[in-house]
Amino acid sequence: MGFDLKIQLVTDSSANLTYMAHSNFSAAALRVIIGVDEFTDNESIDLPAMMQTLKQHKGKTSTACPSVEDWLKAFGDADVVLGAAITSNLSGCYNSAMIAAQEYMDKHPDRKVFILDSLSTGPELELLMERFQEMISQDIPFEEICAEIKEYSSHTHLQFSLESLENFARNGRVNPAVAKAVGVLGIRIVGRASDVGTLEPMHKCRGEKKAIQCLYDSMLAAGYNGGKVRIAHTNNLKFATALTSLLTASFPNCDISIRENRGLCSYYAENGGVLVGYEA
Ligand code: X90
Repeated sequence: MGFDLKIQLVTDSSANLTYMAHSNFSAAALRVIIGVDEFTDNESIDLPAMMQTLKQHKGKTSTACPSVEDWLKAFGDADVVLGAAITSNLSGCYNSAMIAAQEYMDKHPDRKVFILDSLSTGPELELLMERFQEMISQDIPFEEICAEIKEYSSHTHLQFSLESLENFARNGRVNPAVAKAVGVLGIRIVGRASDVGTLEPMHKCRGEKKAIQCLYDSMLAAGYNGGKVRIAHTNNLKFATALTSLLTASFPNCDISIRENRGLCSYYAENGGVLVGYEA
């Protein structure tokens, strides 16, 4: 793309990334609002304090997407801005990014911004950001990068195991009848991000062991065949490592990494929640 151009990689905090090595990287922060307390999901968020406050709070809680101003700050002064945002079907995040992009290009007609609506979140965003990074290092032209990331994202998927859908239901982001069935002790819901970027439950599993096997089976059913896997969990390293063992037993050379969910994903995935982004 030209070594003299400043390229900025951007996403939002639902990607659970605070930096990307060897890149100009920034993440627009979402916010978690718990009564009078507000947790901004940036590198200095106190996650244990957020989870504790959530547990103790009896009233309403909510989240908020980054403002246009927040996105403009994330763009900085780059010539080219590339990135991806959380599904526009569950958040206003992508919409505010688009308004920011328009403002940015109106103000600087020589600059370019492309942000993909990921129709997903969490570790699938992580995969998309890594793909951007790879293409930038190969000096691929802007238009080609934009076309290729869309193509790539049609082969990446997100699946999850959740112990509770309470925060999803309380914020009107899932059907309440669906949420109620999950509240039962020991039941995990294994599901995926649908093709339109909404939460799609697939299986109810009794106990964690069954949920791990179920998630593995449904990845294979969806065409997983040894590609990259990115796992993000909220206080559930045990699940993440057990799933990793299952995967590496069948695909010894697959590239898998595990990280913790940050604020936004922890709020919705709740304790024990595990998200898996993978290539198929
Ligand atoms: O704008 C806002 O306030 C943020 C709303 C975000 C709602 C979705 C968060 C999802 C976090 C939970 C499990 C995966 C579900 C996948 C559905 C696409 C992750």
